Amino acid sequence: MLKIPSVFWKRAALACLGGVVIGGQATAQSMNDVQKIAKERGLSTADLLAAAKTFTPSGMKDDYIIFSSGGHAGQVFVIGVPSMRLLRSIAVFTPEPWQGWGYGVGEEILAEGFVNGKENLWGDTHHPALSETNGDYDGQWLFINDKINARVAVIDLRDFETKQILKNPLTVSDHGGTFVTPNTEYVIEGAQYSVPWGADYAPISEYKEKYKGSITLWKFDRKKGRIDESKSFAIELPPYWHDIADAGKGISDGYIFLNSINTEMATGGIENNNPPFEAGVSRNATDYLHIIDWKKAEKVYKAGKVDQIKGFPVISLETAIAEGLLHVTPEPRSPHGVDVAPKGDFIVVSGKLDPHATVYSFEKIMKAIESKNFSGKDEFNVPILDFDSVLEAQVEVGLGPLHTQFGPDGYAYTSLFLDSAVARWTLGGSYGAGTPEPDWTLVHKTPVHYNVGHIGVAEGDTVSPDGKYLVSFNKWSVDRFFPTGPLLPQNFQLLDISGQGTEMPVIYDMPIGIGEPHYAQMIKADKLDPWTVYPEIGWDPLHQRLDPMAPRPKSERIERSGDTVEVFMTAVRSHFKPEHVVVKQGDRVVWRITNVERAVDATHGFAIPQYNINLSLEPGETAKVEFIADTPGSFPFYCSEFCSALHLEMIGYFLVEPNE
Ligand code: K7E
Ligand code: CUA
Repeated sequence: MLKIPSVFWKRAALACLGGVVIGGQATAQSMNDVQKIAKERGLSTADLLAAAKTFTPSGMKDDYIIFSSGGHAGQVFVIGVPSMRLLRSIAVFTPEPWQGWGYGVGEEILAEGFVNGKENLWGDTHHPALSETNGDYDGQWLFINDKINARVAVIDLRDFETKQILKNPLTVSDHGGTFVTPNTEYVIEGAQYSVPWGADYAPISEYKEKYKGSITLWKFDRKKGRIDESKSFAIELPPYWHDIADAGKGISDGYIFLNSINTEMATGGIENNNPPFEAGVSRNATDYLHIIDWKKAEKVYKAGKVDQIKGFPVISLETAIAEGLLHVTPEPRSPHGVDVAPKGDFIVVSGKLDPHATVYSFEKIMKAIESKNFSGKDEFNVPILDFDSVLEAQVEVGLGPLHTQFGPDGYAYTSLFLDSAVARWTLGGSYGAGTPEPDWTLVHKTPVHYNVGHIGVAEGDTVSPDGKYLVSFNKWSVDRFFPTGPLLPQNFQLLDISGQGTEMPVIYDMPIGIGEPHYAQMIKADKLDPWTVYPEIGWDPLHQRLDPMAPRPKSERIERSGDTVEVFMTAVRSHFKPEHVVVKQGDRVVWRITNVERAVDATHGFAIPQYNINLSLEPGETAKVEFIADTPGSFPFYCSEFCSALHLEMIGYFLVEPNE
């Protein structure tokens, strides 16, 4: 036996007392330690302050939760703030083995997103949207778009799992979504690059006649937790390219604001000495902000004044104009973000090639529509509201403004891609009283690293922003981290915006090396109420109900009927029951497993070699995998989550007798 000198124990006990019991002395000691380490590591007082604001000791929870698009990962990332710890990913458009997504579960949902039956197993997620009640996040649902294939997904925030994927039948790419109306009546999805309906073929020379713009309003059924396709409709728009959208709120509830680029309708063709798209689409000094009265559109749709296109109801451009539900107004060239202020009174547009944030007044827009104050019509007869009559202010914020978010105190924040900075500026009107600075003024710019795309303020796009934190979702990280080969991570930088005026320091850098996120929303953690175990043993997460067919303890069995073998299996620490499953080559196997655990975090995996199967079974969950036992052999299946001390013993044999 190893002998430890008693002096060691005495010292250890003293150290313990020093740290815990003798408070005053411990503080003095530890502050010295802090200073010593700070000196060794070259940390400034500002660094130590940032550490104190963000360091989250084990067991302490984050105040806010970010739902970030995963970009090419086709997923959603869930991140805690202020710790900036990645909590998990949510598999959406892309198979993801840890969650079993596409490896035994989720196949039918992934298949909903196939385009004309053709597999599409990745997504380019851009804009998550939390469900809202009265314009505030309610923490119940999350929606996300896939830009590459114009799809929308529904995630249930009780279990953070994807429940539905919808393919837009009219268009091929989307960007102006997802955004929700203030009571999540609709999930908005604006098409991006115009294509003929359904992306059918038409020569590019027939662009103006055959190519279409559109915006789709997906009706959300809260009770069912699904988008109801049969109550959804679209509105045809001119064949511009449409960018980001936002829903009105407060006084502008009932309206959608949608940016456009390429109002030139350039068709590119650099190889034929035509101006490249890049130049062709930026010729005009202004593009058009689209103003859509969705409540009116809903009435028009319900009155049946629609065309059925690709089996989907569409309000034609002609009808939209005749019914007065579509207007446009000029906006600075190549706009990107459009963001509605908390009270719904101002609409902020940023033109990538214009150093201003351009602010429109909703009241003035309404007046211009009522008094038909038009400066003309576009090529498709859409009335153009006179720019000067709807403009409230233009604030010079810096180069490459993209997206704007809001604080609780009358501050607005705009990302500056070219400047690599986040601008803080003051809103005017009724917000003016909240801040010490004059209305409509740039207050401060904090440099970020580098090339910021979106920014996210805590609840910063709702009717009641929390402020406190801002995350700058930077596209380039360049020299911030250890270089991971030529492909570098993105950089999420946390800014403390709780101070006023010029005080808004960067306090944390979080690398993201699993896809390029775009937008993210930050919700107060206590608004979320996720399950930690499924409500009952035998729970079917897809339908969020008890599955009557779920295997339960004492009902484990294997049944054969003809060529079909049905397995009813349970999983509990640390065994599967049954452990032997013997079938014949060519049998159809229907394998049901229930995780009968009730302990939090007691997740079991279930993996079969050579069959491309892996499940994640959370406590209470039941799952069903179906496959043909086409490969004969002896296959040890096992639990692929390290669930217990005897986890490696949590196995069984799947034996497939060869055909002779
Ligand atoms: Cu600016 Cu797709 Cu919202 Cu990227 S988008 S940054
Ligand atoms: Cu169950 Cu490992």
